[in-house]
Amino acid sequence: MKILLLSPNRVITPYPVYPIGLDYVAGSIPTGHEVRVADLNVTSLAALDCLLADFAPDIIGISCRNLDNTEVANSRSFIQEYTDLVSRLRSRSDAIIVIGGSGFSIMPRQMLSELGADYGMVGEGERFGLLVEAIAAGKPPAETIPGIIGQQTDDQITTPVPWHGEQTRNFSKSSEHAGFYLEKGGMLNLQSKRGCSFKCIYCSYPAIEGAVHRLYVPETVAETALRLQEAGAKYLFITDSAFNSDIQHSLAVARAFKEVGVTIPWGGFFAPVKLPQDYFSTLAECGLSHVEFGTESLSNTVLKSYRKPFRVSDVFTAHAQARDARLHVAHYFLLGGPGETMETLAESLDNAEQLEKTVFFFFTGMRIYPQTALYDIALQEGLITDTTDLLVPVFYHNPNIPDYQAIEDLVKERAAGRINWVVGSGEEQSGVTVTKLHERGFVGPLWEYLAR
Ligand code: B12
Ligand code: SF4
Repeated sequence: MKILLLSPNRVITPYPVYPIGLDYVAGSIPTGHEVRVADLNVTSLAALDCLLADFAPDIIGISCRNLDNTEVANSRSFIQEYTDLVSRLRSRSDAIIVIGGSGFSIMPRQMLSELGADYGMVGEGERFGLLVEAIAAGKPPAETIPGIIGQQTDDQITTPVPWHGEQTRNFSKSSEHAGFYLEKGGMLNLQSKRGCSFKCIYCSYPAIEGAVHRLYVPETVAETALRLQEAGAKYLFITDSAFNSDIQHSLAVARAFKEVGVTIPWGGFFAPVKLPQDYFSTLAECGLSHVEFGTESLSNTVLKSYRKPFRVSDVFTAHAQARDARLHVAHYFLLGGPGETMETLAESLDNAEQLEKTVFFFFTGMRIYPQTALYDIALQEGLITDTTDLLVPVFYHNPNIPDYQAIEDLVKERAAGRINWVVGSGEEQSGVTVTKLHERGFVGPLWEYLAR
């Protein structure tokens, strides 16, 4: 069969991201089938039309990574872009259309009916190979393969079915889209495990990847990292929900990097939990350069209410450990969720003043996702009903705070023009700036230039 895999993600804030999910989807397709990948960061819509005519795919797989930009002010939804894309494909091709990806897996049933695709694959895409074989054999995939939903099935799959089979990352440096990321900034990405076992009230990650860790063999992760380095990567972002949610495993992965000869810098998301004293210095010796802490608040009342697995003192300790190891450090905040008041906001900002040589990204709205504790809170508080459409972003409204503008105003007032206090992801202009710097040879996420 002829299979076209599509990445429609053209978001450039904070920078364009390599569509790593499709490497695994492509890797699951058995030999004997013909596979092409089109990344709309590289392939224009006109070029896509030509590809559809020349290649004439039997199956088209679309990776729906982002639903929206999750920003309450300046909110941007991508659903219409996906719907337009599916209409375009339908008018030019008879291919069976399958959707998947992290955004899709958060609200699979709604996405499938909104986009009008034939099938959706909830969670990991490694079952795509089975789907291809089923279609080739004329069998109905949604009835025979777990985790797949179709327009005709009335099942209610809401949680990902974990994949325990083989996994292959199909990365090729000579592919057109890999060349794009290698040339513009040289940032590629890498995964060392799936799942997050923490239970923060607002988080969709356990619903996407599952709540149970599935750890990759550290040496295999390091071999992949080396392969990406040899392909020309200049920086690696580890895409794990929280790289240090299994401390021993993260140390083993880092040591394996050093062992096999990975020399390029790398970074990822970290939870500022209690860590061994030499944790960050060990990782720094193995090439870690950037630490992005999911701090969310610097008020214990709020951290407790968000069910974060750490407290303010842990954040200070983790920050100091990372700084002592000469790492670049950023903190992400999620202000205004349940438990927040104007007093806790002031407390968080007071505490933020005490953290030196860092960048703060303040997000001021908590998006409500199904299957989270926040969803239940919002239901109880009457903010939503069980029929509210959450594909269009809905944000938690905190009864203790006038509105989000009040939070933003407070943050901006306290920031007093400091460039390391960034509200949101920095908006479109920051993506344009980073893209220009990447074109000029700068490497990595580049937020370290804002650190003060
Ligand atoms: C790492 C990460 C980032 C990093 C990426 C760094 C990098 N260089 O890669 C950074 C910090 C830059 C980032 C930024 C953003 N992110 Co982000 N990010 C993630 C995270 C944690 C992991 C994504 C990832 O790469 N996973 C690893 C790969 C292997 O998994 P995957 O892509 O999901 O693919 C698997 C399956 O989904 C499936 N699959 C994928 N495609 C397809 C296609 C088909 C046909 C099939 C069948 C299956 C399939 O198979 C794959 C293998 O199993 C997710 C949360 C999560 N845990 O998923 C959020 C997440 C994707 N991000 C999200 C968002 C919103 C954003 C931003 C818009 C935020 C912002 N305002 O800046 C930007 C957008 C950036 C961009 N250019 O697109 C949201 C998307 C949901 C939503 N509400 O829209 C998520 C889900 C987090 C959340 N809030 O819930 N992000
Ligand atoms: S630690 Fe991070 S990824 Fe894990 S549940 Fe909490 S917010 Fe989500």
